[in-house]
This record gives sequence, structure tokens and C-alpha cells, in this order.
Amino acid sequence: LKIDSAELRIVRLPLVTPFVISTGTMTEKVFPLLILRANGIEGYAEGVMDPEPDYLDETVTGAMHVIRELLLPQIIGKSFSNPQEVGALLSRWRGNQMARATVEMAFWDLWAKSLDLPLQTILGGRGEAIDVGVSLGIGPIPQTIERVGAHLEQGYKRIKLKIKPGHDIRMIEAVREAFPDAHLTVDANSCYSLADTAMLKQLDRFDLDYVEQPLAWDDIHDHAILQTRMDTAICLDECIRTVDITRKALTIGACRVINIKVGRSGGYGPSLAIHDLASAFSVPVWCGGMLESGIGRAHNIHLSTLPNFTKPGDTSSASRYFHRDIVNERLETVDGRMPVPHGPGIGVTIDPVALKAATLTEETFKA
Ligand code: OSB
Ligand code: MG
Repeated sequence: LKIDSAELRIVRLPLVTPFVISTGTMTEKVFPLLILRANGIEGYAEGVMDPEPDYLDETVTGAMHVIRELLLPQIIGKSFSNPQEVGALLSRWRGNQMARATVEMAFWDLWAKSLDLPLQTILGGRGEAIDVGVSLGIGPIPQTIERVGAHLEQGYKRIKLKIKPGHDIRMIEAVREAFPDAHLTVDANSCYSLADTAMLKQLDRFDLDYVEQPLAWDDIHDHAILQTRMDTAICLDECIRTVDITRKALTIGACRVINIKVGRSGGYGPSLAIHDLASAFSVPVWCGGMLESGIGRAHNIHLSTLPNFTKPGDTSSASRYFHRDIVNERLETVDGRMPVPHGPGIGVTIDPVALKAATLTEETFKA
């Protein structure tokens, strides 16, 4: 399959409700959108890096540079016989897993479409729909309880509560009291350290499915120590950037659950390997999210159909995030299940009018 051309945009979508996590507040989603073209077919992907390096160290501006100057020149005008070849070519550079994932994922979509198969099929997944939960940002306790109730009523399979110092034990206690049987998890986005061990041990009282990324974004060592000191399972998110780090994390017991984000781990090649490795350690995985548009959301849904995705993911209804998405298809859950979009590749198509309205910059690349 020979890549003829590419289109790279920066897209901005206002969020329906501000999303507050321990590192700050998001009111809009700004992301690179990449379109790869070959033989009249288009492959789509979006980058999951933020404008500022507050979740991980990549940024939109940095990724645009890497994609434009380094990654696209490696693949445009060239032929590939499988997506693994693309991944291998891009792995000569260090780090920048989100930028590399953007290009690799767009090629997987293109590749699946060239074979006229759904992306899930060539990834090795199956099924018509996936179980999903919801990730709720930080807010006043009464409002949080109300939102938990509303989402449980919609059928979401688990509720993830964002926490930070001053908004943790009391909030979780109140939610647990109001919903004694709900599947609850918490996500700290790296805001604690081992000095907070006493507070973190208190989480054991609330029968949580897991606590997500309590400690530093790049520290599997301290997570391994914390896991020996608390009963609640630790789930790593930010730390899971490469297959190699994941192997080390599993070997030292830094987590008992893994959040896979294909856009954060260099793409499907590494994500499939992480999925299999976790399975070999009997560690369940689930699919995280980065407030993606319909493009990234569709990618996440296809990935979530693989067999070791045994816990509900974060890929909830698109209407929770955006008034107007850039895809034509409505990605909405039914009773806590998200249907897999039909058709070849990721199964969603771009709405040109909505995309134009949301586009901040646009560049094209030809061989
Ligand atoms: O830690 O999983 C996270 C959103 C932005 C950055 C990091 C995270 C999140 C979420 C929301 O939890 C997931 C989603 O609803 O897409
Ligand atoms: Mg997380």
C-alpha cells in the first residue's frame, strides 16, 4: 500500500462541561488530526497529547513538529506491506509515543480499509459492543453524588472518580455511602507520593475496583512499594508508555490492572504487545480515554474488543463531551454498552462541515 499524501490539522472542539482533574481544568479539546491517503482511500487518527505537558510530557506543538518534520517524510510516497513496517520505521526516534501513535494508527485504519475489513477484525478482536464506564471530573460532593446517580441510571458499568488532595477520602466516603453496590474506581493522575501512604491505605475501606495512577507519571518503583502496602489494586495509566516499561512494571508488581491507551503507547503494535503481556501475567486491562473526538473514540472502541479487555473502559457517549463531533456517526452507549461502528477500518466518516468549523490550521503533504 503506497501512501500518496497526507493532511494534518489542528482541531478544536469546546467541551460540553469543563473537565477537572488533579492537574488542572480542560474547557476544550485541541488535537492534531491526521488523514493519510492511498489509492483513493483515507485513514484517520488523532493525537492524544494536550497543549501543555500536564498529563504526560508531549505537547500539541511539539507533536506537530515531530509529525510534520520527521514522521510524515518517512512514510509519504513509500509502500508498506503491513502496519508493523510503519511502526518499525517510526521507532528509530526516542519517546514521542503519542506523535508516533497518531501516524501508526492512521495507517492501521487505512490498511483495514484497503482489506475491506473492520479494524477490530485485523486487530484480533470480536463482538458487536463493549462494556463502558464513565470518568467524572472533580466537583462539589453533592453534585458528584448527583452525577454518579445519573450515570448509573444510564447503565454505565462503573464510575471513575477523579481525586486530588483535599478531594479524596471524604468525597469517596459520601459516594460509597450513597451507592453501596456500585463499581467504583478513583484516578489521582499522579498527585500523591509515598509520603501520602497513610491516606492511600484508607482507600481500602471503600471496596474500589482499583486506584488509578496515584504516584508520579514516570515512577513504577514507588508504585510497586505502594502496592505492597495497600490491598486495593493499583492500575497504571501514565506509566504505561512502552512495552518495556510495562514488562518491568508487571515483573516488580507495580500494578494489578492496566489502562491501555493506544494513542499514548506508540500505537497498535505496542498496545497489542502490552495487552498480551498483561494477559500472560493474569493482569486485566481496560481501554482509557483522552476526551477524544469520534475519530479517536472509534479507534478506542475497536481496540476494546480484544479478549483481555475484561474491565469496562472510559469510552462513553460522545454527546457527554461535544455538542457537535467531527464524525457523522453518533457514538452513544446503550445500557452501558458502546456499539462497535460498522464498516471497514474504524467505521466512522468525517463530517466535512463540522471539521471545517473546528479546524484551526491545515497543512497538506505530497510525495
Ligand atoms: O487519566 O484517564 C485519565 C482525560 C484526560 C486526561 C487523562 C485522563 C482522562 C480521563 C477521561 O479520565 C477519559 C475520557 O472520558 O475520555
Ligand atoms: Mg487516568
